[in-house]
Amino acid sequence: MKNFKIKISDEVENALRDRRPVVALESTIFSHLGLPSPSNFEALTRCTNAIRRLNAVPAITVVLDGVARVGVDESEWPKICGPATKVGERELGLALAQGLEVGATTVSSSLLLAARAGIRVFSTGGIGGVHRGAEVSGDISSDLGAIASHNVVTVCAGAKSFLDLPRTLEYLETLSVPVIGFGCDYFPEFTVHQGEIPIPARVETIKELADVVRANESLGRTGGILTCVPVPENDGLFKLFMDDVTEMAIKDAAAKGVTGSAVTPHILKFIAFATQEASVKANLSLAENNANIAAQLAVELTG
Ligand code: PSU
Ligand code: MN
Repeated sequence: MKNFKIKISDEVENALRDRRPVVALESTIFSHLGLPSPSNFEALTRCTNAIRRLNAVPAITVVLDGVARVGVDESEWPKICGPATKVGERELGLALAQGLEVGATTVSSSLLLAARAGIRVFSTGGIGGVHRGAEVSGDISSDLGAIASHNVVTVCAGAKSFLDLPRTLEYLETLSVPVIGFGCDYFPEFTVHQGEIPIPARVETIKELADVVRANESLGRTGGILTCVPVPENDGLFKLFMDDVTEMAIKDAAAKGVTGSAVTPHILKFIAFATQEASVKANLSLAENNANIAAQLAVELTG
């Protein structure tokens, strides 16, 4: 009989036991599904450094050789940065049962693993959401349900801009997820700094954000909180330009008959190519920035 226990690294386990700050990270963004090589390796380095700089511990989630992992050794990074199978929350059990070699965890599966390990803060790039045309395709990312159901704070740069952002926000409201702008009162649009869709709440400081987390806990709420941080202004891309590229990317995916979980990687790749990797540079910057904010929050919550 197989042993399906989640494997938490010694470093992460010790930090959690000693109540030191830990930040969970997904692995899809660092795999070839999220970013082209060698930018994915750079992203991993910059995100983990941003967390360590604040004396917090990064906990990368991934499936390796059929084992769900929380926290990996640097010697295992090449496996994460190589070819991988995308594993959302519903695929996680299958990946373990079938001994998947490299399973890149998305936001949804990472949140499950973080919650089980007792990690309170998770950092990513842009979350999945309601796709444009979802009224026909029905494509709504399982990220949203996972954010609602797991007791972890997600730090992100909003939802990927090729999604239907107003419907994504509506859906988060339906799921009763608090959506907080960190220093912004609009829903950030991933690689674009300035958004145009208002979000209901705004905080200015990490202390204020931590108060929101603690207040929700005091109410016995056990779902997640979504913290939205705009991409650093200097690295953001122009909205009109990105709107055009995004439209082309969506059309390309539709013309090629790309559906389901392949849509997001396909569109990310198209946009990277069409922007000559300017989108990649912005993606790296926002991922690092989110990791920094997440680490600050983790520090505050353990203080
Ligand atoms: N944002 C990125 N790169 C990514 C993703 C999001 O900048 O690779 C991934 C995340 O892992 C997210 C997933 O959870 O895409 C959502 O996929 P889908 O829309 O198929 O649920
Ligand atoms: Mn989908």
